[in-house]
Amino acid sequence: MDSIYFHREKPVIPQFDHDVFVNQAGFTPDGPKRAIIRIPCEQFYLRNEYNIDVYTGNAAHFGVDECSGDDVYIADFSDFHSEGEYVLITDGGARSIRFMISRDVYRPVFDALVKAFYYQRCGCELKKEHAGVFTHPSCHTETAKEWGGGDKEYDVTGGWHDAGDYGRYVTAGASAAAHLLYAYKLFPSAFGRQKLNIPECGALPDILAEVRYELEWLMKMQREDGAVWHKVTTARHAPFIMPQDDKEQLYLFSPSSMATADLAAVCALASEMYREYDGDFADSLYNTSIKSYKWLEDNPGFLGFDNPEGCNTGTYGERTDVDNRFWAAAQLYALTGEDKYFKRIDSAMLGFSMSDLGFASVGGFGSLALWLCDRPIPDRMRDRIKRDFNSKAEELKGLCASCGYGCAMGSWHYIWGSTMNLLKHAMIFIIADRINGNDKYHRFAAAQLDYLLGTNATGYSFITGCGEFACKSPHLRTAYADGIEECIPGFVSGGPNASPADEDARVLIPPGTPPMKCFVDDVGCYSLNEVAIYWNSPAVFLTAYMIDHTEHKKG
Ligand code: 9MR
Ligand code: ZN
Repeated sequence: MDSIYFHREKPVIPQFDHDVFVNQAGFTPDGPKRAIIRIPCEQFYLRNEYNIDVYTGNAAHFGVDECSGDDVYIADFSDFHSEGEYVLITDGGARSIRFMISRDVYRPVFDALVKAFYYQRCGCELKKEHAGVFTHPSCHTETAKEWGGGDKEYDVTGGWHDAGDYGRYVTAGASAAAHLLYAYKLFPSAFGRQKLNIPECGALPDILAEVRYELEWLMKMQREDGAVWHKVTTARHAPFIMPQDDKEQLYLFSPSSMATADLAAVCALASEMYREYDGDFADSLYNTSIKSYKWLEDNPGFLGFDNPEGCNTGTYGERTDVDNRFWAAAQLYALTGEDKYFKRIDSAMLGFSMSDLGFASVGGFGSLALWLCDRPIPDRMRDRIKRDFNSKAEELKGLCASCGYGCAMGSWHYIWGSTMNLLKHAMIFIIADRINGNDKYHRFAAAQLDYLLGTNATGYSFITGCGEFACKSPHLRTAYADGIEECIPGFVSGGPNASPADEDARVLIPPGTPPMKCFVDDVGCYSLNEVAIYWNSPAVFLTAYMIDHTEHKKG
């Protein structure tokens, strides 16, 4: 992944030309509503589609925001509830883009975010009737060989392409599937009416059909002895060609204990969730899970992963597997109630975050398994989970208060894939509320969606196809090589990165640029503008929550 693909003139990149930032999808009638203004403002107005001013508010001066460097003013109009289309205008005449207030504003965004997983499918043809213009023949259908191994051939077709590249990585896939499954578990009504127009439309809710596509592949990644191959990729990242044209040899890379534990965990979770629809599938998920778990018990040491010489695809290395093992044990305890899993949880519960929901740090998934199951859980364990989520939520609330844009990130969070930090933080607010049985953090969760959809110092909506000024040149091979002007919709960009790893970003971003502005909507900038399944999946969780909240709590 270097910039050899993009020996081009310096690209012309459109800049947001408004001084007022809003969530470009809009707001729900009863939800929080804020715009951020980067020029002096005392009063602001909302003008409706008939050119009538329907609301006047006073802006609050926030001051200089450290992450953006902007001197900002906050326009809060949460007490305005009328549905319609509006523009926010400041007393100095600056205008926002048009935005909606409506109960359904997040539905198209939510649908697009989930449909993006279908567009990432590997090993099947994307047909016109499902993919519209974004069709392609099936890809990566050849067998894989073991890297450094013999000539034995393995069928590991299927699953989702990880990101802008065509690799498929177990820990990344398992955590993306877990975000989606937990989103469904917590907010089933949001998914109930969802019609994604995917090939399996029918018996299963669409989300479960889509996740099943990944699970079928994940199960193929299990080795005969229960260990799980860390990834299947070509030796080097493909150039920017369509997936069906990527014909290089596929390799399976050595198993890791993280991949093995994550597979055991996600299969246990899925076994429970698919049982009511397909008992055989639930059984095979269960069998896969306990087989990997047995391998973990027989192999208690940490088995990490690093790329061998000659391979440059993603690494997804980790320094510990205690959280992965905890997640597996917790998920199997939730499923079976067996004592042996409980004992493991009990002895594992020390020294790692029990609220993180990332692709590497997965303790939060184990906490969710325990919190949501109806097995006996001792109070001290419940307290520990509650404490982890609450203290993290309070810390993040503090970050929101010190950011003019209301974002739960400090300067150090603007790294490769910063939108995942943002979205994981939104999940923590949501889960903390769930645990506490109240709505205290709702507005903070909502503010993270505002940031994602345009209330940030770049003005971009970081979801392709969603919003008037949305990213449209992500580092995504299919979107580039298909030759179609319009970008495939529903992909979350990695977002601003204050220490970019790619050459293009270094050239395009002037030194000293504040972290939140270290972003370019350019296909070459893989460390700022790539997409990834596990950046989409927490965004699905957040939008499912927002829809559920609107329907049930009048939010
Ligand atoms: O998302 C990953 C990011 O946190 C790391 O900093 C980066 C470098 O190791 O790798 C990212 O993951 C990439 C993966 O290695 C390969 N597929 C694309 C992923 C998104 O950029
Ligand atoms: Zn493929």
